Amino acid sequence: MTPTLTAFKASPDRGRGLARDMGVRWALEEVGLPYDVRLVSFAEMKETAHRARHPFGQIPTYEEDGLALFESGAIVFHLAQHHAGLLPEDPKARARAITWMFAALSTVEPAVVERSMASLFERDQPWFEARQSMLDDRVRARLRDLSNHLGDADWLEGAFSAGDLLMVTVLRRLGGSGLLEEHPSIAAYVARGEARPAYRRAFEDQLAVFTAAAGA
Ligand code: GTB
Repeated sequence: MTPTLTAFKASPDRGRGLARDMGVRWALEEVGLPYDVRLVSFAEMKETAHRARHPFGQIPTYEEDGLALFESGAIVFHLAQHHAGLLPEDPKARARAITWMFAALSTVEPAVVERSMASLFERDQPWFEARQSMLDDRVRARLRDLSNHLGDADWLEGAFSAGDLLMVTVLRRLGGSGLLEEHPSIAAYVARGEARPAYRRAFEDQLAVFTAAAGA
């Protein structure tokens, strides 16, 4: 059975690949697994049928052979566990790569998301500038430490892994902020991820959804 992913019928990111289906698409492309996409509107995400797959009424969800998953990180982990290409075979290297998956989602992402939410929704507030500066500094602290770990390596722990996939996916949300460019090694790391053929295929596929909807 071909797995099915859900994604926005009309993504607010206008095809920039910032919605959470992007990381799952990228993982599916990395492991070479064909998949179908079911596009859902904001209203459909809140309906009972979708909530049966996703208790919080969001995208993405993933279905295969009687299994329904939500949470993009959990879906990427599931794919990495069951298909070659996203986690090393050696148990210790595998544990380190999994650690980086958690680091991406629970240590780096909160600072990145809080900053982008403030940029999107708090610009009109009188305290916006002061808060944004504090949120920028929180992101800077994460980027500095990440850059120190990365050094001049291509990937976080040896070969490319699901840890890099999730980290690059998180860092892409900083595009346009100027923060990535403060650390050329991090900017190059993100560019390296985006240059992977699997990433390019995933990006083009999600962009095609936006282009088709815009032309409709
Ligand atoms: N932790 C969950 C995961 O990783 O799967 C988070 C899932 C999530 O936030 N889904 C969002 C959603 O369904 C879409 S991706 N939102 C609808 C709702 O909650 O009603 C978040 C997102 C949306 C838009 C942009 N953008 O426009 O740039 C970026 C990211």
